[in-house]
Amino acid sequence: MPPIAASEITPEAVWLSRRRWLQQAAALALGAGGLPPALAAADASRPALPAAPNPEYWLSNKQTSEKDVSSYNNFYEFGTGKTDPLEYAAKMQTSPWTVSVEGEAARPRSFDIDDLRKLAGLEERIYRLRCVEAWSMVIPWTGYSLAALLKQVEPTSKAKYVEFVTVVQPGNMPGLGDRIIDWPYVEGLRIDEAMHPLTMLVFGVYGKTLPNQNGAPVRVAIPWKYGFKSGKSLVKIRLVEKMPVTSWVKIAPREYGFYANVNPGVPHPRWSQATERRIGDGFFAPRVDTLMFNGYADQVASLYAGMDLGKNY
Ligand SMILES: Nc1nc2c(c(=O)[nH]1)N[C@H]1C(S)=C(S)[C@@H](COP(=O)(O)O)O[C@H]1N2
Ligand SMILES: [Mo]
Repeated sequence: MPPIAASEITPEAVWLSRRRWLQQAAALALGAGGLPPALAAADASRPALPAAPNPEYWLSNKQTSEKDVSSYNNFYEFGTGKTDPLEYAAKMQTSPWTVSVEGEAARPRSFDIDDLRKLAGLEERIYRLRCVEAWSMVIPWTGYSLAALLKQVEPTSKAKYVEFVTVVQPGNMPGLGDRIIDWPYVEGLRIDEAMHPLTMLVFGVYGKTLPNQNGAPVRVAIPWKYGFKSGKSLVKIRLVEKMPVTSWVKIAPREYGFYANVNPGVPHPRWSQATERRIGDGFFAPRVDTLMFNGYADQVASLYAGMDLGKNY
């Protein structure tokens, strides 16, 4: 049999994304039918965000449904319940929006969200998301590597860490009344983690701009770390010399560390991290084994060579 010309093979990534586009078109033709009203309303106002599928970052796992991705959320600014973000996040104002990139940089500046979105080519990537609460999802994000933005401001040699500061909108965020977190929600990465190509600046999900509850208009996604590292609705990115005091470390340093790498061998003090529940599989479905670095060990293990990951949790 003659070999098939490479040009005739549709990479799985391209094929899947085309198929989803067709499904979306079909769903649009049918109307928003079964969606809860809040979801349907948010959906109608969210423009499509065309992006090239990146086969390098593509998983064949079954994707979590768009409905689950946008209705089962952690976004404490809107409350601690999983459906609070869906219920309350619509009030958050996402336009106009600027992100200031400052600190240890030769060319600090702020970016209007429309310019930021166009700074690099948008890609669609499917990532695992593993929450520290031992549930997980498989999500198609749209964005590009955060490194593309950081390079624009030229980090100085003193830039050892990156701090992410998220938005605070009193009046629009009913969760701010809970003083669990000393707002704003702050997260951070070591500079080499932030520059790693897997670390993604995210503007969209499921081929459309982000719903507010997923961190509109821009958030990060760091797939080898527990979900709390991925700050949503970013307003400031600071390059700093010292390790930032991040929100969860401040609340409970014995339970949550700065690194927060997904690690089935290092339990949370109050529960195991060895397995996870895939959202959408049903409560009684068998749990899935959690993978070291959430399945991204080949790409990121070298960042932690020689480090004691039990101590640096
Ligand atoms: N600003 C902000 N970002 C946040 C959070 C939050 O409460 N506030 N929760 C984190 C947690 S615990 C998780 S698991 C992820 C969830 O992202 P998703 O709801 O888009 O799936 O967002 C993270 N980013
Ligand atoms: Mo989480």
